[in-house]
Parts: sequence; structure tokens; C-alpha cells
Amino acid sequence: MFSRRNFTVSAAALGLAMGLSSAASAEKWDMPLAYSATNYHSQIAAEFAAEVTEKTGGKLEIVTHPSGSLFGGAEIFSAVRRGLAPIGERLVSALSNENPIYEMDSIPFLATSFPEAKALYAAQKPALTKLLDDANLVFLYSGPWPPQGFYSKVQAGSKAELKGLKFRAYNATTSRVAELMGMLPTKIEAAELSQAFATGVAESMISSGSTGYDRKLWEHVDYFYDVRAWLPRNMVFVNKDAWEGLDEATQGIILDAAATAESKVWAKSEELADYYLEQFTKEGMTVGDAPAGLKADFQAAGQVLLDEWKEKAGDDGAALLAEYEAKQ
Ligand code: PCA
Repeated sequence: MFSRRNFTVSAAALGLAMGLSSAASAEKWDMPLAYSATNYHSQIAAEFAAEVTEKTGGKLEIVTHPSGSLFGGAEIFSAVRRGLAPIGERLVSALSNENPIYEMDSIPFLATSFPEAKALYAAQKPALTKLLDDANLVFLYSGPWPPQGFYSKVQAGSKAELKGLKFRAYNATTSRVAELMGMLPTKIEAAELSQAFATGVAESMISSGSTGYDRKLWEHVDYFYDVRAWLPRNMVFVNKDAWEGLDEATQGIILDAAATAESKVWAKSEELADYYLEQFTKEGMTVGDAPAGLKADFQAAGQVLLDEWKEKAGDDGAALLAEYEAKQ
């Protein structure tokens, strides 16, 4: 029979159980992203987050924050490292001040196609995972941007015509290439790009069709030279303390979702590469290969960067280059 006393006890027990289960096991992870919500990196990260949330039955909910809305691109790595955010995404090569190994995918003309970029990733991945581990981070997945081309307000047959042009850089490599080409680099995150071009702070940049498309660069520049200089990658990583706080089943769900996300990013990037350039043409931009003189100038700059990287990265770098060659 139902007694009042029993009812009170069981209601209290139920309340306690519910309270405990939400306090002890349900967790929400904020995931800062630097790029716009509609970009395929961000969309796939959101799908990754939804998959983890769903497969853990809401025990771990991951919520993405695109466009640098939670932490700006330049802050994400240290935010996750310090545990201010448990998980995040960052452009790998932007971390070159931590270690030159991070910069490998942005060495000009080293890997210029999707298969080459994949071989380079395979060569770099063990070192990357180790570097992150040393930084209190757990590597999850990494996928590319389409090949990098040159956006310019001015038509250019060679670097002589670019002298003094203001250049938007996204890492040390792009800054250095700009310098060698006689331009004036400033680092600007993708989220601030439209503003920078609209106000004349930037007049040129090296990036993929993807970022120019996201930021409607045709409103500001007329020329896209399809240089195909390299394919930089983003990567997603987790704070190690946050990771170790998860049970094994949850970690397994995350690793599976990360593997799915990684193959989706590679496929989507390749699928969209030409689409972006077609949209530029439709919007009235002049899109085409770089003229021979300009291409030769970029290649000369690229050689300087390769030599400088070899010097900085020493024996570790040489081993990775050999590994990359073996994988091609
Ligand atoms: N887009 C990013 C990095 C590389 C790319 O294609 C950007 O321009 O910030």
C-alpha cells in the first residue's frame, strides 16, 4: 500500500538521484572555432559536436562557438591549453612560434595538391600529436583548406607591381612571403577580414577560395591568382585534464566522431575547391593562373622559406621531410 511516508522518502531519493546524475555525469563543453558558422570546417565541427552529444545520450554535450565568438582565433590554442575551454579548433601553422613543426603544411610549394597534403599530414601527424601532448593537449582530428591563392586589388605580372601593397597575413609564413614579395604584412584573423579590406587596412592576401568566399572578397578585390602554394590545415584538440576526466566509453565516442569528422573535412575541402573559384568568376573577379613572372617570384620566395624552415626545424624537420617524401 502506498503510505505518505514512503512517498516522501522515494520522492526525495528520486530527487537526489536526478540531482546527482546531472551534477556528476552531465557535462557541457564549449568549443571555440575561429571561422564562420557556414564554413565547412565549422559545419563539420558542429556535426561532430552533435554526434558526441547524441551518442553519449547528452552525458557530454559539445556546443560550438564559430567566428571567434568565444575566443578569437589567436586565443584558442592557449585557452584550451589552460583549460579555459575544454576543446577547440585552430589553424595548425599559426602556432609556428611554439615549434616550427607546426608550420610544415605552410611551406610554399612543398605539398600543393590534396594527395600531397594528405601525405604531408601522414608524415607530420606523429610529431604533431606529440607536440600537443607535451602542451597538455590531446589531438583529435585535422583537415585541410583548399589550395592557397593570391588575392590582390591590383593586377600583377610580377612582384614589382606589388611593392608597398598592404597584405593580410594569417601566420608567420604568409607574413614572410609578403615581405619577400615587397608587400606590407599585417596579421588579421579571418573573422576581421571583411572589415580590414573595407577600410583599406588590407589590399591583398594569400588564402583559399574558401575564406575569400566566406568573406565576400569580390566586394573588395578584383584578382585571384590560383597559385596553389600549399594546403594548410586546421586541427581540433582537447585539454588533457578535461580528456582524462571522461570515462573510456565517452572517449571512444569522441574518437569515433573525430575520425568521421576528419574524413568529412578532407572530402568537403576537395569537393568545394573549384566551386569557390567559380563563384568568384560569377561575382566578376578575374580568376586564373598567376602569370609566369609572378609565379616565379612566388617560387623564389618559397625556396627562401623552405631553406629557413630547414634551418629552424633542424634534424626533426629533416626527418619529417624524408618521411613525407617516402609517403608520396
Ligand atoms: N583560410 C584561413 C587559413 C587558410 C585558409 O584558406 C584564413 O585565411 O584565415
